[in-house]
Amino acid sequence: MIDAMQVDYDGLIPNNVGLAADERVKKALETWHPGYIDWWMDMGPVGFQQALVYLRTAVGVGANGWAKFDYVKMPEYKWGILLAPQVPDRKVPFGASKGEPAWQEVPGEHRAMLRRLIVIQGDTEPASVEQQRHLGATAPSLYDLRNLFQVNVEEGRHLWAMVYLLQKYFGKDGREEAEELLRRRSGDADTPRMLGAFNEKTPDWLSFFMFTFFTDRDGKMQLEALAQSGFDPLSRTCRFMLTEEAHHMFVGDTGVSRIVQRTCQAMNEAGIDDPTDIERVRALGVIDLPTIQKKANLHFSLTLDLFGSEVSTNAANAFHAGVKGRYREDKLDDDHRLESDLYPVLRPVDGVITAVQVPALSALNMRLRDDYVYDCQKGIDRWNRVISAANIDFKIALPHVGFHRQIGEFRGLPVDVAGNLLTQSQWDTRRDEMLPNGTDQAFIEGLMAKPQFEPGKFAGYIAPPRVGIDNKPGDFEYVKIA
Ligand code: BYC
Ligand code: FE
Ligand code: FE
Repeated sequence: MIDAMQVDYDGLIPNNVGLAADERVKKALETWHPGYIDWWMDMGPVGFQQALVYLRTAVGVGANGWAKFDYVKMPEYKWGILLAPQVPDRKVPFGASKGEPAWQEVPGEHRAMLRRLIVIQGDTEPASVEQQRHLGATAPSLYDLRNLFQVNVEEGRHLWAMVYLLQKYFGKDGREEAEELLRRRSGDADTPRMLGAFNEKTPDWLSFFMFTFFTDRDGKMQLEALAQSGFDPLSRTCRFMLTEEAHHMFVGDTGVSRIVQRTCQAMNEAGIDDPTDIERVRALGVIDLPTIQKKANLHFSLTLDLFGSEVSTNAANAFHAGVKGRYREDKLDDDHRLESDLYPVLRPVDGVITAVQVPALSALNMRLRDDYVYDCQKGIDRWNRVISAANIDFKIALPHVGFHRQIGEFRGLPVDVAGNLLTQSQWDTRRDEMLPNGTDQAFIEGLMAKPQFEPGKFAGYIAPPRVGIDNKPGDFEYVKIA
């Protein structure tokens, strides 16, 4: 019997779920494995499959399982299935079945709903790897290159985690869904990924950092909500994924912060104190703060669409069923059923954006999104501290939640970053001051055209990190390029 905390690295598929003793699922996953490797070789990081990358691999799910760093070629990375330890006597924490023992098998009446949520979650993981596959060629340093690849291999592992659930608990249709997850492609006209933001491009490193700050943070929120699930295996997979998600958000948070820091430093050195003097700032070889703001506007608004409609019967049903909870449900102090509660939802009423009270059960997407916005703001505040420490008069701000939306109450409406409802022609005129335009994107891509692969060196638009990964010194060779 394998200790649930210990990772079994002997077989083809590293795991802590006792796969060696589960012949059916072991075989299903071993059959899926070659397709995964083919996908990784076709759609994973371009140009670095033979490079030796200093990666962290989990060897155990406890606190001590985290310290294992080593050089590995990405195609040989140990992707595997890791579940957080089972909580003894865990109960369904919310919804109509609140207080019943958590389900170790899929309840028949919730099967379709669970499968859909697992497939959507699974679909985002390989999508992000596909979106980021060309970034290696323009990396600002070996440190950043390594962080990109750490994120990529872990998103690959998150796909493994969802595929394990499909193969173990959903029989034949789970197997078919697992195949489909390898077939869809980000941005493909015929077989796109399922959610909008995962079909967008991640064309440059500022977008990559914004994506890991904003979109991986949606990952955190959705995983926190699924970690509350009454379906215990889903809860355990998500709890372990969340430990990895923290690093992805760290990469985005510090990445943007280092770009902001470098811009401020260059402005101070050149004696420029007007942050809107874009031409002079760009001439220094750094990204002006207004353009950083526009990238934030873009990635924030794309990510808000991932929360679905503010008012959603899908979300109400999932909560009522005990399948998907709220952010940190177990820390909330109410009846965890929400049958008679209300919650305010923002919507345009006669041209005015108004808070309307709706049944709380139907507003769960809105609530999760509110929790998300609060979490984002804390990160933005950290960026603003870097700017104010440099005595520059500029504040990065989150745009209004109605800005640039494709899903929900504000879908397709011309709302500006401050939340004013514009006419279509006002929007057309002002679009380029709120979102990156062709000139902005050309500037960024020109600035980032050449990679910096010398150990210890950084591209001119980004400050070095304060500490290395695994406490390595500044000139450590995080990636040995083949
Ligand atoms: N795009 O009731 P509604 C991550 C559809 S990120 C396209 O409003 P619901 C990661 C919806 O499917 C986290 N379609 O929404 C980050 C439905 O269609 P059907 C990923 C959309 O269901 C970085 C209809 O509109 N995890 O992990 O309450 C790197 C009405 O739906 C969209 C999850 O999202 C959209 N944006 O909520 C790597 C968790 N929004 O079924 C990874 C699982 C809605 O009527 N997903 N629709 O044909 C969910 O919880 C929910 O399904 C959603 C939507 C939040 C996606
Ligand atoms: Fe993920
Ligand atoms: Fe992530």
